[in-house]
Amino acid sequence: MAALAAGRLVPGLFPSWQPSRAMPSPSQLEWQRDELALFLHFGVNTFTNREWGDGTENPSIFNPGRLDTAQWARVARECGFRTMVLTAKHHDGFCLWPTRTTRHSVASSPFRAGRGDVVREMVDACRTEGLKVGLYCSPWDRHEPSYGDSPRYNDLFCDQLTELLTQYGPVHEVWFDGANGEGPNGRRQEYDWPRFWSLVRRLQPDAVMFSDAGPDVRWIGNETGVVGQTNWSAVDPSVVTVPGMSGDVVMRMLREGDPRGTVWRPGETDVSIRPGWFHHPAEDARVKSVDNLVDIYFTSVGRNSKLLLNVPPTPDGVLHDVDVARLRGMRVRLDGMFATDVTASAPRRWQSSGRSATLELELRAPASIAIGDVREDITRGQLVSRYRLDGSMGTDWFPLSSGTTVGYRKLDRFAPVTVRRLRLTIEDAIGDVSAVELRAFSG
Ligand code: FUL
Repeated sequence: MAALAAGRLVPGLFPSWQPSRAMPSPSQLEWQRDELALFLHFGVNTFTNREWGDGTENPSIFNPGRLDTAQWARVARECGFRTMVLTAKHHDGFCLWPTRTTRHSVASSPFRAGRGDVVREMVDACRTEGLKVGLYCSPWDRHEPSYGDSPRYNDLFCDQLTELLTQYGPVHEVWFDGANGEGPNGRRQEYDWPRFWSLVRRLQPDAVMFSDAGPDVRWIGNETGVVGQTNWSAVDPSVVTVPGMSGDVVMRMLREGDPRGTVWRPGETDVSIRPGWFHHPAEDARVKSVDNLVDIYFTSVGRNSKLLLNVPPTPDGVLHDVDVARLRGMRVRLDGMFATDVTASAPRRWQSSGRSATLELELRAPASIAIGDVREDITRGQLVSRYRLDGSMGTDWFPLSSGTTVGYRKLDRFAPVTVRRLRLTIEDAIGDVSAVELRAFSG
């Protein structure tokens, strides 16, 4: 009774009770630390100038005359991307590899006289440039006659995954979107997600799987490149159980995660450099500007997410000059902004008391700063729920920025200001904080 009264046996009632915390796996850590991945939407839509093919496309239209996956990979690496994720199959069902499961593939196209394999060329290019491989294989298939005949189609889909995950060496990310249309029989296909996920886990145990429901990384809930201010990497897995669910509670879990979540499932931000996911000549003049791309870096990577930026190859099979120029511009700008960490050799004083803490830095000399870079040691989970950053030239402190969650990395931009000292205050957290890092850049 005494223990009950003191609250020790009533989990959740008293804030000092702490459930076992969600933590990242080594693959999830690596995925997040890579920060940037390049998304490549390429297929029959590239030749029909559509966003969603209906599955009736004739494979004869697929014929990229100058396919140059080496160029994709070179640009990706030079611009700081660590992974390339290719649409091996989009909703139209056309397979970019010579699959045994259907004739609706590159093998029926004029590309390399029917002996081509875009997945192979992309994987080879990744290996040459030291990039990791990601594959998107759409479960929704508007060509496949067995789609809608659930057990039969699930078998075929597992065969496609098996080919992709056994013939091309290590795969770092497997990307599942949640689209789920009707089959030719008018029936909705019932995807066997547990079977798909366990197959991927068995064939590529180190790969992370992306979908609304993870299991390893989750969709962040929008495709604008802007993550909310609050972004927990943990989720309550009972809220989003399969891809394609809707509703406010689901969307909120995707967007914000859950500080009390039992499963580590960090959010990935997928966004296109153009209005569409596939290349359309009419959009060559609507490629996002360098400013837009830099902003997106701050609102995705800088809000505890990973950026998966789509840059669609043209019908020739190359990245368009305009897109390449924007990517290079983004890299140059970011390199400049983060060139000098003014806190590099500054002595630090850390004081903590339970869920709050302060970190004070004394710079060697006054320096102008415009970016705060706060990081938690996420190998131990994510704890911070409210923080503020102040600067000082002498004794008086003035506010620079404040926020809610931190996680892997929280980047704040503010008008340039000269400081001699910096103070990060962890005002609240969901557990005892012990390791938070602070850097500052002139921007
Ligand atoms: C969605 C698809 O319907 C879009 O075409 C695109 O591939 C996007 C990344 O995922 O589910």
